[in-house]
Amino acid sequence: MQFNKSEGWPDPPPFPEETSMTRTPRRGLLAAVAAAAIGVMGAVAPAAAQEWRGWNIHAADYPNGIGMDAFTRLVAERTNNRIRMRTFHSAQLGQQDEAIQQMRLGTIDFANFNLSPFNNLAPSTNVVTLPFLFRNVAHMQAAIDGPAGEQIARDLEGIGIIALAWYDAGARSLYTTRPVRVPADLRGMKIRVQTSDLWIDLMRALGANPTPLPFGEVFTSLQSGVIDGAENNWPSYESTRHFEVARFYSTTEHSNVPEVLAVSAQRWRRLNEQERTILRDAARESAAIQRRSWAERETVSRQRVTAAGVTVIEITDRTPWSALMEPVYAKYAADARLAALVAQIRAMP
Ligand code: GTR
Repeated sequence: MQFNKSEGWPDPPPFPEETSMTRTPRRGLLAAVAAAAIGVMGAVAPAAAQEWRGWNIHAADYPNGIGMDAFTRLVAERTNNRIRMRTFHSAQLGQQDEAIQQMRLGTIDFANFNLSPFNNLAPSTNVVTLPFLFRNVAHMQAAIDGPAGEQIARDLEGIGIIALAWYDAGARSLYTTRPVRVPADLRGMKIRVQTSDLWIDLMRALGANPTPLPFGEVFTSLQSGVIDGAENNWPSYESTRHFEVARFYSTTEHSNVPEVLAVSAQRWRRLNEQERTILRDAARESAAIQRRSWAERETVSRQRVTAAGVTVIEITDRTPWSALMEPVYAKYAADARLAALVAQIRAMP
Protein backbone atom coordinates (compact mmCIF):
# COMPACT_ATOMS: atom_id res chain seq x y z
CA MET A 1 0.00 0.00 0.00
CA GLN A 2 1.29 3.46 -0.89
CA PHE A 3 0.94 6.13 1.74
CA ASN A 4 -0.18 9.18 -0.10
CA LYS A 5 -2.61 11.95 0.40
CA SER A 6 -5.27 10.40 -1.76
CA GLU A 7 -5.36 7.30 0.45
CA GLY A 8 -6.00 8.55 3.90
CA TRP A 9 -4.30 11.92 4.34
CA PRO A 10 -6.74 14.77 3.94
CA ASP A 11 -5.41 17.99 2.47
CA PRO A 12 -3.70 20.21 5.03
CA PRO A 13 -5.42 23.46 5.96
CA PRO A 14 -4.77 26.31 3.54
CA PHE A 15 -1.50 28.04 4.25
CA PRO A 16 -1.02 31.73 3.61
CA GLU A 17 1.73 32.48 1.09
CA GLU A 18 3.50 35.12 3.09
CA THR A 19 5.83 34.81 6.02
CA SER A 20 7.18 37.57 8.22
CA MET A 21 10.19 37.62 5.86
CA THR A 22 8.34 38.01 2.60
CA ARG A 23 5.34 40.02 3.68
CA THR A 24 4.85 43.36 1.97
CA PRO A 25 2.26 45.92 3.09
CA ARG A 26 -0.07 44.92 0.25
CA ARG A 27 0.28 41.23 0.92
CA GLY A 28 -0.13 41.97 4.60
CA LEU A 29 -3.45 43.58 3.82
CA LEU A 30 -4.50 40.59 1.74
CA ALA A 31 -3.50 38.29 4.58
CA ALA A 32 -5.59 40.33 7.00
CA VAL A 33 -8.59 40.09 4.67
CA ALA A 34 -8.04 36.34 4.30
CA ALA A 35 -7.71 35.90 8.06
CA ALA A 36 -10.94 37.85 8.57
CA ALA A 37 -12.68 35.65 6.00
CA ILE A 38 -11.50 32.53 7.80
CA GLY A 39 -12.75 34.03 11.03
CA VAL A 40 -16.17 34.68 9.51
CA MET A 41 -16.25 31.07 8.29
CA GLY A 42 -15.71 29.96 11.85
CA ALA A 43 -12.39 28.12 11.39
CA VAL A 44 -10.08 28.00 14.39
CA ALA A 45 -7.28 30.45 13.65
CA PRO A 46 -6.02 31.90 16.90
CA ALA A 47 -4.05 35.13 16.68
CA ALA A 48 -0.88 33.42 17.94
CA ALA A 49 -0.84 30.82 15.14
CA GLN A 50 2.67 30.08 13.91
CA GLU A 51 3.57 29.43 10.32
CA TRP A 52 6.56 27.21 9.77
CA ARG A 53 8.58 26.70 6.60
CA GLY A 54 9.92 23.25 5.86
CA TRP A 55 12.63 22.07 3.47
CA ASN A 56 12.61 18.82 1.56
CA ILE A 57 15.12 17.93 -1.14
CA HIS A 58 12.83 15.32 -2.70
CA ALA A 59 9.50 15.43 -4.53
CA ALA A 60 6.31 15.31 -2.45
CA ASP A 61 5.53 11.71 -3.44
CA TYR A 62 8.94 10.40 -2.34
CA PRO A 63 8.76 8.47 0.99
CA ASN A 64 10.36 11.38 2.85
CA GLY A 65 7.79 13.84 1.50
CA ILE A 66 5.02 11.45 2.51
CA GLY A 67 6.54 11.23 6.01
CA MET A 68 6.89 15.01 6.28
CA ASP A 69 3.33 15.62 5.12
CA ALA A 70 2.08 13.19 7.77
CA PHE A 71 4.17 15.04 10.37
CA THR A 72 2.79 18.47 9.49
CA ARG A 73 -0.78 17.19 9.33
CA LEU A 74 -0.52 15.57 12.77
CA VAL A 75 1.02 18.69 14.30
CA ALA A 76 -1.68 20.93 12.81
CA GLU A 77 -4.43 18.62 14.13
CA ARG A 78 -2.95 18.26 17.59
CA THR A 79 -2.22 21.95 18.08
CA ASN A 80 -5.59 23.01 16.70
CA ASN A 81 -3.78 24.69 13.81
CA ARG A 82 -1.70 26.77 16.19
CA ILE A 83 1.42 25.36 14.54
CA ARG A 84 0.87 25.25 10.83
CA MET A 85 3.69 23.88 8.77
CA ARG A 86 4.22 23.99 5.06
CA THR A 87 6.81 21.82 3.37
CA PHE A 88 8.50 23.20 0.28
CA HIS A 89 9.30 20.02 -1.60
CA SER A 90 11.81 19.45 -4.43
CA ALA A 91 14.54 21.71 -2.95
CA GLN A 92 12.47 24.84 -3.65
CA LEU A 93 14.25 26.55 -0.75
CA GLY A 94 17.74 25.71 -2.02
CA GLN A 95 20.26 22.90 -2.01
CA GLN A 96 21.18 20.93 1.06
CA ASP A 97 24.18 22.87 2.41
CA GLU A 98 22.32 26.18 2.12
CA ALA A 99 19.27 24.66 3.77
CA ILE A 100 21.36 23.55 6.75
CA GLN A 101 22.69 27.08 7.16
CA GLN A 102 19.20 28.53 6.85
CA MET A 103 17.96 26.16 9.51
CA ARG A 104 20.73 27.17 11.87
CA LEU A 105 19.78 30.81 11.29
CA GLY A 106 16.10 30.00 11.79
CA THR A 107 14.87 31.02 8.33
CA ILE A 108 13.91 27.39 7.69
CA ASP A 109 11.98 25.90 10.59
CA PHE A 110 11.98 22.15 9.91
CA ALA A 111 13.50 19.76 7.41
CA ASN A 112 14.46 16.25 6.49
CA PHE A 113 18.19 15.86 5.92
CA ASN A 114 20.48 13.02 5.06
CA LEU A 115 23.14 12.88 7.80
CA SER A 116 26.19 12.98 5.49
CA PRO A 117 26.05 16.74 4.84
CA PHE A 118 26.55 17.14 8.62
CA ASN A 119 29.78 15.14 8.62
CA ASN A 120 32.01 18.20 8.81
CA LEU A 121 29.78 19.91 11.39
CA ALA A 122 28.61 17.18 13.78
CA PRO A 123 31.34 14.52 14.33
CA SER A 124 29.13 11.58 15.33
CA THR A 125 27.31 11.71 11.99
CA ASN A 126 30.53 10.34 10.49
CA VAL A 127 29.98 7.08 12.34
CA VAL A 128 26.68 6.26 10.66
CA THR A 129 28.14 7.26 7.30
CA LEU A 130 31.07 4.83 7.65
CA PRO A 131 31.26 2.27 4.85
CA PHE A 132 30.14 -1.31 5.45
CA LEU A 133 29.32 -0.66 9.11
CA PHE A 134 25.75 -1.92 9.22
CA ARG A 135 24.90 -5.54 8.46
CA ASN A 136 21.37 -4.71 7.31
CA VAL A 137 18.49 -2.25 7.70
CA ALA A 138 17.47 -3.66 11.09
CA HIS A 139 21.01 -3.12 12.39
CA MET A 140 21.06 0.47 11.12
CA GLN A 141 17.64 1.18 12.67
CA ALA A 142 18.68 -0.28 16.03
CA ALA A 143 21.77 1.95 16.03
CA ILE A 144 20.05 5.16 14.99
CA ASP A 145 17.04 4.56 17.27
CA GLY A 146 19.55 3.84 20.07
CA PRO A 147 23.13 4.89 20.91
CA ALA A 148 24.07 6.49 17.59
CA GLY A 149 20.88 8.55 17.53
CA GLU A 150 21.51 9.83 21.06
CA GLN A 151 24.98 11.10 20.24
CA ILE A 152 24.01 12.53 16.88
CA ALA A 153 21.05 14.37 18.45
CA ARG A 154 23.44 15.91 20.99
CA ASP A 155 25.92 16.97 18.30
CA LEU A 156 23.16 18.43 16.15
CA GLU A 157 21.74 20.37 19.07
CA GLY A 158 25.20 21.88 19.47
CA ILE A 159 24.85 23.43 16.00
CA GLY A 160 21.30 24.64 16.45
CA ILE A 161 19.32 21.71 15.06
CA ILE A 162 16.92 19.59 17.09
CA ALA A 163 16.55 15.98 15.89
CA LEU A 164 13.05 14.59 16.31
CA ALA A 165 13.07 11.28 14.45
CA TRP A 166 15.10 9.19 12.04
CA TYR A 167 14.11 8.29 8.51
CA ASP A 168 15.39 5.37 6.41
CA ALA A 169 17.55 5.95 3.35
CA GLY A 170 18.45 2.40 2.36
CA ALA A 171 21.81 1.26 1.08
CA ARG A 172 23.83 3.45 -1.27
CA SER A 173 25.47 1.90 -4.32
CA LEU A 174 27.54 3.16 -7.23
CA TYR A 175 26.07 4.05 -10.60
CA THR A 176 28.18 4.91 -13.57
CA THR A 177 28.33 5.53 -17.30
CA ARG A 178 30.67 2.53 -17.76
CA PRO A 179 30.40 -0.86 -16.02
CA VAL A 180 32.08 -1.16 -12.62
CA ARG A 181 32.60 -4.67 -11.21
CA VAL A 182 35.68 -4.29 -9.03
CA PRO A 183 37.29 -1.24 -7.39
CA ALA A 184 40.01 -1.16 -10.08
CA ASP A 185 37.30 -0.28 -12.63
CA LEU A 186 36.87 3.05 -10.84
CA ARG A 187 40.40 4.20 -11.54
CA GLY A 188 40.32 7.59 -13.23
CA MET A 189 36.55 7.89 -12.98
CA LYS A 190 35.05 11.09 -11.58
CA ILE A 191 32.39 10.12 -9.07
CA ARG A 192 30.07 12.66 -7.48
CA VAL A 193 29.95 12.66 -3.68
CA GLN A 194 28.04 14.66 -1.11
CA THR A 195 29.88 17.61 0.42
CA SER A 196 31.63 15.74 3.22
CA ASP A 197 35.31 15.05 3.85
CA LEU A 198 34.52 11.45 4.74
CA TRP A 199 32.88 10.89 1.38
CA ILE A 200 35.84 12.44 -0.44
CA ASP A 201 38.26 10.13 1.38
CA LEU A 202 36.02 7.11 0.91
CA MET A 203 35.85 7.60 -2.84
CA ARG A 204 39.57 8.25 -3.03
CA ALA A 205 40.24 5.04 -1.08
CA LEU A 206 38.22 3.17 -3.71
CA GLY A 207 40.52 4.61 -6.39
CA ALA A 208 38.08 7.10 -7.95
CA ASN A 209 38.33 10.89 -8.31
CA PRO A 210 35.75 12.30 -5.89
CA THR A 211 33.76 15.29 -7.13
CA PRO A 212 31.59 17.00 -4.47
CA LEU A 213 28.44 18.45 -6.03
CA PRO A 214 24.94 19.39 -4.87
CA PHE A 215 22.31 16.72 -5.50
CA GLY A 216 20.48 18.99 -7.94
CA GLU A 217 23.50 19.21 -10.24
CA VAL A 218 24.13 15.49 -10.65
CA PHE A 219 21.86 14.87 -13.63
CA THR A 220 23.33 17.59 -15.87
CA SER A 221 26.86 16.76 -14.72
CA LEU A 222 26.36 13.15 -15.77
CA GLN A 223 24.79 14.22 -19.02
CA SER A 224 27.59 16.62 -19.94
CA GLY A 225 30.34 14.23 -18.88
CA VAL A 226 31.58 16.43 -16.00
CA ILE A 227 31.29 13.27 -13.90
CA ASP A 228 31.28 9.56 -14.79
CA GLY A 229 29.08 8.41 -11.96
CA ALA A 230 27.57 8.97 -8.55
CA GLU A 231 26.25 6.82 -5.74
CA ASN A 232 22.87 6.60 -4.10
CA ASN A 233 19.99 4.35 -3.09
CA TRP A 234 17.45 2.93 -5.56
CA PRO A 235 14.71 5.55 -4.94
CA SER A 236 17.06 8.52 -5.48
CA TYR A 237 18.63 6.93 -8.55
CA GLU A 238 15.17 6.42 -9.99
CA SER A 239 13.27 9.57 -8.89
CA THR A 240 15.99 11.93 -10.17
CA ARG A 241 16.14 10.04 -13.48
CA HIS A 242 19.89 9.68 -13.08
CA PHE A 243 19.35 6.17 -14.45
CA GLU A 244 18.70 7.69 -17.87
CA VAL A 245 22.27 9.00 -18.07
CA ALA A 246 24.21 6.54 -15.87
CA ARG A 247 23.11 3.15 -17.13
CA PHE A 248 25.12 0.83 -14.85
CA TYR A 249 24.18 0.26 -11.20
CA SER A 250 26.67 -1.82 -9.18
CA THR A 251 25.19 -3.05 -5.90
CA THR A 252 28.15 -2.14 -3.70
CA GLU A 253 25.80 -1.14 -0.85
CA HIS A 254 28.74 0.66 0.69
CA SER A 255 26.88 2.94 3.11
CA ASN A 256 23.52 2.92 4.92
CA VAL A 257 23.55 6.48 6.21
CA PRO A 258 20.13 7.38 7.66
CA GLU A 259 18.27 10.70 7.71
CA VAL A 260 16.87 13.06 10.31
CA LEU A 261 13.58 14.91 10.68
CA ALA A 262 14.60 18.05 12.52
CA VAL A 263 13.46 21.43 13.77
CA SER A 264 15.42 24.65 14.08
CA ALA A 265 16.57 25.33 17.67
CA GLN A 266 15.35 28.92 17.20
CA ARG A 267 11.76 27.65 16.99
CA TRP A 268 12.22 24.86 19.52
CA ARG A 269 13.31 27.29 22.23
CA ARG A 270 10.00 29.10 21.97
CA LEU A 271 7.82 25.99 22.33
CA ASN A 272 6.28 24.86 25.60
CA GLU A 273 6.60 21.28 26.89
CA GLN A 274 3.20 20.24 25.59
CA GLU A 275 4.02 21.46 22.10
CA ARG A 276 7.39 19.73 22.17
CA THR A 277 5.73 16.44 23.07
CA ILE A 278 3.25 16.88 20.22
CA LEU A 279 6.09 17.47 17.76
CA ARG A 280 8.18 14.55 19.03
CA ASP A 281 5.25 12.13 18.88
CA ALA A 282 4.16 13.32 15.43
CA ALA A 283 7.74 12.99 14.17
CA ARG A 284 8.06 9.44 15.47
CA GLU A 285 4.74 8.48 13.90
CA SER A 286 5.83 10.07 10.63
CA ALA A 287 9.05 8.02 10.74
CA ALA A 288 7.03 4.79 10.95
CA ILE A 289 5.07 5.92 7.88
CA GLN A 290 8.23 6.97 6.03
CA ARG A 291 9.95 3.65 6.77
CA ARG A 292 7.04 1.59 5.46
CA SER A 293 6.81 3.75 2.39
CA TRP A 294 10.59 3.52 1.95
CA ALA A 295 10.60 -0.28 1.91
CA GLU A 296 7.93 -0.29 -0.79
CA ARG A 297 9.58 2.40 -2.88
CA GLU A 298 12.94 0.62 -2.90
CA THR A 299 11.34 -2.36 -4.62
CA VAL A 300 9.30 -0.21 -7.01
CA SER A 301 12.30 1.94 -7.95
CA ARG A 302 14.48 -1.06 -8.64
CA GLN A 303 11.73 -2.52 -10.85
CA ARG A 304 11.30 0.77 -12.72
CA VAL A 305 14.97 1.22 -13.57
CA THR A 306 15.38 -2.42 -14.53
CA ALA A 307 12.36 -2.12 -16.82
CA ALA A 308 14.01 0.96 -18.33
CA GLY A 309 16.97 -1.17 -19.36
CA VAL A 310 19.54 -0.33 -16.67
CA THR A 311 22.28 -2.95 -16.29
CA VAL A 312 22.37 -4.05 -12.65
CA ILE A 313 25.78 -5.42 -11.73
CA GLU A 314 25.31 -7.60 -8.65
CA ILE A 315 28.26 -7.30 -6.30
CA THR A 316 28.10 -10.52 -4.33
CA ASP A 317 31.56 -10.36 -2.78
CA ARG A 318 32.08 -7.03 -1.04
CA THR A 319 35.40 -8.00 0.55
CA PRO A 320 37.58 -6.31 -2.11
CA TRP A 321 35.61 -3.12 -1.47
CA SER A 322 35.52 -3.15 2.31
CA ALA A 323 39.21 -4.09 2.47
CA LEU A 324 40.05 -0.64 1.08
CA MET A 325 38.15 1.20 3.77
CA GLU A 326 40.69 0.96 6.57
CA PRO A 327 42.10 4.50 6.08
CA VAL A 328 38.57 5.88 6.30
CA TYR A 329 37.99 4.18 9.65
CA ALA A 330 41.45 5.21 10.84
CA LYS A 331 40.67 8.86 10.12
CA TYR A 332 36.99 9.20 11.01
CA ALA A 333 36.62 6.77 13.90
CA ALA A 334 39.94 7.52 15.56
CA ASP A 335 38.65 9.81 18.28
CA ALA A 336 37.91 7.82 21.49
CA ARG A 337 34.24 8.76 21.62
CA LEU A 338 33.58 7.80 18.01
CA ALA A 339 35.67 4.62 18.23
CA ALA A 340 33.60 3.55 21.24
CA LEU A 341 30.41 4.20 19.32
CA VAL A 342 31.64 2.15 16.35
CA ALA A 343 32.51 -0.72 18.72
CA GLN A 344 29.11 -0.45 20.38
CA ILE A 345 27.32 -0.56 17.03
CA ARG A 346 29.38 -3.53 15.86
CA ALA A 347 28.57 -5.42 19.06
CA MET A 348 24.82 -4.94 18.62
CA PRO A 349 23.00 -8.25 18.04
C1 GTR B 1 19.62 11.08 -1.02
C2 GTR B 1 19.19 11.77 0.24
C3 GTR B 1 19.25 13.27 0.04
C4 GTR B 1 20.61 13.69 -0.46
C5 GTR B 1 21.03 12.87 -1.64
C6 GTR B 1 22.44 13.19 -2.11
O1 GTR B 1 19.60 9.69 -0.82
O2 GTR B 1 17.89 11.41 0.60
O3 GTR B 1 18.95 13.93 1.23
O4 GTR B 1 21.54 13.55 0.59
O5 GTR B 1 20.92 11.49 -1.37
O6 GTR B 1 23.16 12.28 -2.46
O7 GTR B 1 22.79 14.38 -2.12
